[in-house]
Amino acid sequence: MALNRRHFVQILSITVGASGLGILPDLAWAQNATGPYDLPALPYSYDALEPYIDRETMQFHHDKHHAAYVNNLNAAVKKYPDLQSKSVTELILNLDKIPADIRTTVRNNGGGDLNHTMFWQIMSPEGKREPSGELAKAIGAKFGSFEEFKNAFNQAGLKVFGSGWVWLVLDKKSGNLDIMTTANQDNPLLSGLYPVMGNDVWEHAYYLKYRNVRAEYLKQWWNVVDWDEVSRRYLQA
Ligand code: MN3
Repeated sequence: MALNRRHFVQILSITVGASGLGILPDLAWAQNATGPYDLPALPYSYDALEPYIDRETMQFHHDKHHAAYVNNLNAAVKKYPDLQSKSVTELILNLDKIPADIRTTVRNNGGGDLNHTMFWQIMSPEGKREPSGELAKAIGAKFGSFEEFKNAFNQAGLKVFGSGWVWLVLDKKSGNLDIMTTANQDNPLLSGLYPVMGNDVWEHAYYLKYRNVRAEYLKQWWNVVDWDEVSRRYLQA
């Protein structure tokens, strides 16, 4: 049985409370763990996001696609033991220091692991379906309104040619929010921007249910975005 999301957060809270290290966000994202890297469990059941994202898509997406990124990353760093003491985030942020023979593999599969770990966490079967507080204010100031933000995000997602992601990113230096897209499994961290949230527009994310109609997937996806979690990421950044 997949770990219930509230349980997951509760367990982490207890752990952090006990250790007093204040590392809940890192643990929750499992991105600061060193190698060998693990496939994080889905924080809800495969059918929890029905009818917007179907069980079969979730099963394949998590158990096959995300698992493959993790396996490929572990295989790549196997012959470089010192790399295994780095978190996936550290690997991605230091691609220039990765040996050339595995650099592209680490970029694609480390990115795939980071991106999907975030993706599962920012969705939930229940939860707030629109931003509030500081994030709502920032989105309103940048895009005009939540509706306008969603439209711009969907338009950007629709324009990704081939496989990639559409993101809400934060420039930590200026505090500016923006929408950006990346190809393949590239993460906005590669451009020095913090990924507040993002949607996977690879065909594997929607093809079983939405076939070729990416626009409909983009539209329906908002029904499963958990803005409590997105806000947590924004405030943490
Ligand atoms: Mn994917």
